[in-house]
Amino acid sequence: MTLNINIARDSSRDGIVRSVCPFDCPDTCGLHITIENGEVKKVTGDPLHPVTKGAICNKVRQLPDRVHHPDRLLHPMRRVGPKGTLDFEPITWEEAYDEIIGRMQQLIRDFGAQSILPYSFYGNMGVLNAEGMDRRFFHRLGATKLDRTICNVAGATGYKYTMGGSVGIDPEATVHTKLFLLWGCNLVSTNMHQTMLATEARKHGAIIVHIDVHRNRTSTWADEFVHLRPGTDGALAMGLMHILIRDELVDESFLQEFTIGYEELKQEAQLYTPQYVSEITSVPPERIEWLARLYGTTTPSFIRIGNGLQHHDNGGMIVRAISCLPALTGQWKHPGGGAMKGNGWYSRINNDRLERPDLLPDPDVRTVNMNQLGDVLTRLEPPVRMLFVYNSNPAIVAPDQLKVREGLLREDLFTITHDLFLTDTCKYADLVLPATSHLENLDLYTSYWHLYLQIGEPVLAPAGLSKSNFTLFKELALRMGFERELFDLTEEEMIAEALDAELNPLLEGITVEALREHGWMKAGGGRELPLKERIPTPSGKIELYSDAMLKNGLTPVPTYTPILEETDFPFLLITGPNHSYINSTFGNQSKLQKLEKAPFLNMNEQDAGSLGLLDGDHVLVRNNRGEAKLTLRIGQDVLPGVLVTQGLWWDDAEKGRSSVNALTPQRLADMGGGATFFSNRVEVLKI
Ligand SMILES: Nc1nc2c(c(=O)[nH]1)N[C@H]1C(S)=C(S)[C@@H](COP(=O)(O)OP(=O)(O)OC[C@H]3O[C@@H](n4cnc5c(=O)[nH]c(N)nc54)[C@H](O)[C@@H]3O)O[C@H]1N2
Ligand SMILES: Nc1nc2c(c(=O)[nH]1)N[C@H]1C(S)=C(S)[C@@H](COP(=O)(O)OP(=O)(O)OC[C@H]3O[C@@H](n4cnc5c(=O)[nH]c(N)nc54)[C@H](O)[C@@H]3O)O[C@H]1N2
Ligand code: SF4
Ligand SMILES: [Mo]
Repeated sequence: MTLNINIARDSSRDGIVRSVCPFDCPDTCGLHITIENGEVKKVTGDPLHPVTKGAICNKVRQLPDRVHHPDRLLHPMRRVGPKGTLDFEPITWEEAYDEIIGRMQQLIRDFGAQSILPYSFYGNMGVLNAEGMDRRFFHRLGATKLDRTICNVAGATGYKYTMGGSVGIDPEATVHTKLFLLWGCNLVSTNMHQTMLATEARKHGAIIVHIDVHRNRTSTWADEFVHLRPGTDGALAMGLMHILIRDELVDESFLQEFTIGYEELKQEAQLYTPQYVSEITSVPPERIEWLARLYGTTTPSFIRIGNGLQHHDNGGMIVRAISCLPALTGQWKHPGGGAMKGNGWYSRINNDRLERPDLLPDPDVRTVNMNQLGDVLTRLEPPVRMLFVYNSNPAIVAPDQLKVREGLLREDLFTITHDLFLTDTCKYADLVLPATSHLENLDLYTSYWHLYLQIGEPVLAPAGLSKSNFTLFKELALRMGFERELFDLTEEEMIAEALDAELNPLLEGITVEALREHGWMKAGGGRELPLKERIPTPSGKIELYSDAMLKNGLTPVPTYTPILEETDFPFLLITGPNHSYINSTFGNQSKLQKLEKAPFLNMNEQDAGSLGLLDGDHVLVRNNRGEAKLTLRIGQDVLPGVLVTQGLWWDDAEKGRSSVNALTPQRLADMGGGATFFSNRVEVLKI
C-alpha cells in the first residue's frame, strides 16, 4: 500500500523569520530562518539576540538539510518483518491511533498501566514538546514513571547540596571575569557562546585554564591546560582548598557572612597535600601549587563546571567539591565571579502545573531509571510490555547497549517510536510515528545556561503527515476519553500555565503575548539579584557542610571518592560527545559525518608502543559488556592508561560499526541515579 502525501510547500511565511534553536545545548540561540517557497534556505544567528549575537554553530547552519532531508519520516508505519530489519508498511494516523489505544486499553485491563513505559529525553528542548502534554498524558494514564537521569543529574545534585539549586552566575557577566577554570567542559564544541564571552574577557587580560582528561579543541584555545586522570577531580579540588587555606588566601569575612561549615571543611582539606593529590591525579605538585595560587590571587574568577565530570561513579561528589571553591575566596560577591553548572533555577517554570503528577491514579506507581533501560526491558518484574519512545534514541545513547537491544528485540514488547527519522531505535519498533521539526510547531524555550526565555513559532507546514509531540499526546488523550478540560488545550494555554510568576517571581511580566512581541525576555528583567536571594539552600547560606548529605548517607563535607575498579581491564575509556553532532542528532547528515571523518580512539604513545599499535590501526575495544571497532589516533592527548573516543555514531552495517555504548555500564553514579558513561574499563586488541 502507498499513501499519497501532499508535500506542497506553504509559501505564505516566506521571508526571514525569527526562531529558536531547540537542541540540547546550553546556548539556546535565537535564530533567523530564511524561507523561500515554503522551504528553509538558510539558518543564521539572530544578530539582535543579546547572547547569540548573530553567531551559531556549524551544526545548526546545516538545519535546512535536516528539516528537508529526504529521509524525513512522512507518515506512520507498522512493522511487517522481524524486529531489527526495517521492514515497515505505511498506515494512516487513524490506524495508528486505533492500534495504540486498543493495545493500551488491553494492557491496562490485563496488567495495569504500569506495564507501559514512556522513554524520552531532550531531542527537542521545547517545554511543551519535552515536558508538557506528554508527561500529563502518561501521568493520567498511570504508566510507569521514568527518572530522566541520563545527562546531568549527578552533578546537579552535588551542586545543589552546596548552592541550593541550579543557580550559577549570569554568563553575560563573565565579560568581567579575570580567570576562567573550564573544568570537565569541552566549551569550544559544547557551549560556543561562553567561548565568545571568555574571548571578550581575554581582551581585558583574563586567563583561561582548561582542566580535562583530553587535550582537545578547548585545550588548544585555552591559555593553560591541566591534564589529569579521569574521576580524580575531587582530589584536585580538595588540594586547591588545602593550599588556599594553608596560604591564607581565603576570604574570612565572606565565609562568615555567606557560608556554613567552614571549620569542618578545613579539617577535611588538611589531608589533601599537594604530594598526595599529585599521586591521585597525576598532576605534578608544582602545577597544583601554581593553579591554587592563581585561583587564590585572581578576582573575579569563574568556574564553568562541565558534564564530563559527572558521568563518573563519583560525579556527584566531584561537582560538590568544586562548587565549594568560589565561596572560599568570596568570588560570588564580584560581578563575573563564582561558578556555573546549570542556570535552570532562574527561568524555572511551573512543571507540576504543566505535567500534572497529581493525575496519577496510583501515586506510588513504580519509577525506573532511564540509565538502566537494558535491565528494565530484560529483567524487571512485572515486565514492561509497551515502550513509547520520543525525543530520544536509546538504542544509541543508553548505556549497556547490547542489553538495551536484547530488550528491544523481545517479541512480547510493543514498541512505539516517534521521531523525525528512522533512527536505530526505530529499527526495533512495532509502530513508527512521524514527528514535526521544531520549525513546524509552537513552543516555549528556556535555557539551562543563559537567562532568556523565548518563543518559537511554526514557520513551516508540517512535513508530510508528521505531528508534534504536543499534538500526538493531546489527540491520544482525547481518544482515550480523558477530560477535555485537561487535554483539549491550545499551546498558548499550556504555555500560560507554565509561566507562573507566583512560583517564580523572576517570570513577572513574561507572557506568551510579551514574548511574541519581544522575541526573548530575560528572567528577572535583567535586574541583578542580591547574592542572598541566589542561595536557595535550606540554611540560606552556601553549605560547605550539608546536613542533607549526611541524612542521605553521604560525607557532609566535600571530599574525594575514587571511581570503582569494576574489572582489571587496563584502560579507562571516555566516550564523550563530538563537535559536529548533538548526541546522536545530526549523525545522519553526510556533510557533518565527513567533518568528523570516523570514530577515533585517542591513545597515549607509550601505551601504543607497548601494545605494538600504530596510528591509524583498526582496533577492537572490548570488555565484559560488548565491543566496538575504532580507528587509533596516537599521541599525547590522553595520559597513559586512558582512552578517549568522541561521538554517538549511528550504526553502519557496511562499516561493521556499532556505537560505543556497547561498552558502557548501567551502574549508577553516587548521586541522583546519574549515568556513569565515563567510568568504564576496557582492553584494546588489534584487528
Ligand atoms: N557539539 C556538541 N555540543 C553539545 C552536545 C554534543 O553532543 N555535541 N551535547 C549537549 C549535551 S546533551 C551536553 S550534556 C553537553 C555536554 O558538554 P560538556 O559539558 O562539555 O560535557 P562533555 O563533552 O561530555 O565532557 C566535557 C569534557 O570532560 C572531559 N572529561 C571526561 N572525564 C573527565 C574527568 O574525569 N575529569 C575532567 N576534568 N574532565 C573529564 C572530556 O574529555 C570533555 O572534554 O553538551 C551539549 N552540547
Ligand atoms: N557514551 C555516551 N553516551 C551518552 C553521552 C555521552 O557523552 N557518552 N551523553 C549522554 C547525554 S549527556 C545525553 S543528554 C543523552 C542524549 O540522548 P538523547 O536525548 O536520546 O539525544 P539524541 O541522540 O540527540 O536523540 C534525540 C532524538 O529525538 C529526536 N527528536 C528531535 N526533535 C523531536 C521532536 O520534536 N519530537 C520527537 N518525537 N522526536 C524528536 C531526534 O531526531 C533524535 O533522534 O545521551 C547520553 N548518552
Ligand atoms: S546547537 Fe547550540 S550553539 Fe548551535 S545553534 Fe543550537 S543553541 Fe546555538
Ligand atoms: Mo546531556
